[in-house]
Amino acid sequence: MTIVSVGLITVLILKLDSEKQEATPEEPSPSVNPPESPYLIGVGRADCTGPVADLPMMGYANTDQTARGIHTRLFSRAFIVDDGSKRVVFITADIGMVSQRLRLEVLQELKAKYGDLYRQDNVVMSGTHTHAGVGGYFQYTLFMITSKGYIKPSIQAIVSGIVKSIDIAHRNLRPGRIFINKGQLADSNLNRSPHSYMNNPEEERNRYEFNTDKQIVIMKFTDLDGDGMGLLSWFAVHPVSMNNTNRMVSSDNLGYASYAFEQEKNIGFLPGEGPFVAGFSSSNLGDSSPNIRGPVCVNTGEKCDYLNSSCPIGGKKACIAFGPGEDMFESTRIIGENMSKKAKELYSSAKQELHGPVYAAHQWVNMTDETVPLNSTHTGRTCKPALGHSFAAGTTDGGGEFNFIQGKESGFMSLGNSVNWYRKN
Ligand SMILES: *[C@@H]1O[C@H](CO)[C@@H](O)[C@H](O)[C@H]1NC(C)=O
Ligand SMILES: *[C@@H]1O[C@H](CO)[C@@H](O)[C@H](O)[C@H]1NC(C)=O
Ligand SMILES: *[C@@H]1O[C@H](CO)[C@@H](O)[C@H](O)[C@H]1NC(C)=O
Ligand SMILES: *[C@@H]1O[C@H](CO)[C@@H](O)[C@H](O)[C@H]1NC(C)=O
Ligand SMILES: CC(=O)N[C@H]1CO[C@H](CO)[C@@H](O)[C@@H]1O
Repeated sequence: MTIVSVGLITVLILKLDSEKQEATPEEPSPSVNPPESPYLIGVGRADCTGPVADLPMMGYANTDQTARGIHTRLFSRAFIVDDGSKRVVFITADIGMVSQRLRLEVLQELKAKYGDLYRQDNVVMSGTHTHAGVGGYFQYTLFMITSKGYIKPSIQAIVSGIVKSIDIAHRNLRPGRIFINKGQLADSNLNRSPHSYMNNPEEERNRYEFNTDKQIVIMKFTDLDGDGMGLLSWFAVHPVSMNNTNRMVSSDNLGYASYAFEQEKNIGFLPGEGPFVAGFSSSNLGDSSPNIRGPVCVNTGEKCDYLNSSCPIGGKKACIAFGPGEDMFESTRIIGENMSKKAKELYSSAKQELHGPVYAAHQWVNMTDETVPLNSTHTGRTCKPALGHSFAAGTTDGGGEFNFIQGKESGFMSLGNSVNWYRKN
């Protein structure tokens, strides 16, 4: 079997307006520094919460973790930027991730509504990676197993939420400006696999102060009067403040940050309503955990084993990382508020304006047929896809099933056996 993967890159080409930077006030007014050819900007938000009872949740691959209600509703947030000749749509939705199936269904609806305006190569879709949404919107076998199949009501809610958010953004397109800013956010993420990080070459590690990315980046969207329209923000943190015992649908810490930011901007509106749209999108969050009190053996209070994240009694299931709060709800709020507060500070001080064309690219890559440089003299070829042993180990944010543990490269139970186990159960 050949796996073909999609790479989709959007670049907002950035040209700094350095000599004018100083003159730009906090909320730019029309008389100051009017852009020669402003962007057309549209923002939109729509609910994408599907069924919230009985269905398997997406993220921890824990088949016992079925939904039993709502902690927060889920939203799709859309940002459209048009430079006069090219248009790009960016979606960040409060879901685990965007599957190829989901993407195709959204694109099909967009084609029916808008013809060739919103296409494969100019609509970028991203999931926040919340682990507290409902599953069932994948076509891949592995996800079919953990989600117990393809769940139509689940995918339908997400597709219509995404399309509706684009409809809203499309309808309110108007001339506007984009500013960018960045800063550092402390106490809000932690490397959940520091021993893996240590496998990076020393000269690379020496380039960084921390073993995880603390930088938060924001984009500020305003109209030509300087009135805020929206915010997009990127901070590397896994939305796993809600842990694998949670049974409530939740947008987790990134969704909480959106909620907090939007509530401050949309005064008098209920959550999820009002014109201002604040998207806190997923980013380089791979090994970045919000559970900043770190992993401990819950039964004995000892530190977990550094290499394999397991405990003398209870093994890896006893090694759990907890967030800053007393429970997962408080942890979700604290991490979300920290991001929202920092983003607000960067939003109000953003002076660096973006100019130039927007660009989006879409590429199909045959992952069984790629050439990879190994060093200056040798290259290698990719082979058929396979799952590594540690894939099933889970993390200290939620241990996996079976006897796979972190850091282990072999063991008595092969993946073949576990597939048989799934078949039997
Ligand atoms: C984890 O590693 C420690 C040594 O660092 C070892 O004593 C322990 O048996 C390992 N745990 C498992 C479950 O393999
Ligand atoms: C999940 O969080 C709750 C508190 O909200 C805690 O009681 C429980 O031990 C945590 N479980 C795991 C597996 O992290
Ligand atoms: C991908 O590459 C492999 C190896 O060259 C080839 O067998 C396969 O047909 C290719 N798949 C597609 C979809 O092009
Ligand atoms: C490059 O990689 C090949 C294959 O791993 C190895 O045999 C060779 O020694 C390497 N050369 C250098 C200069 O590191
Ligand atoms: C960097 C930052 O804002 N950290 C804060 C996160 O939230 C906790 C609890 O409110 C504060 O104590 C931290 O200072």
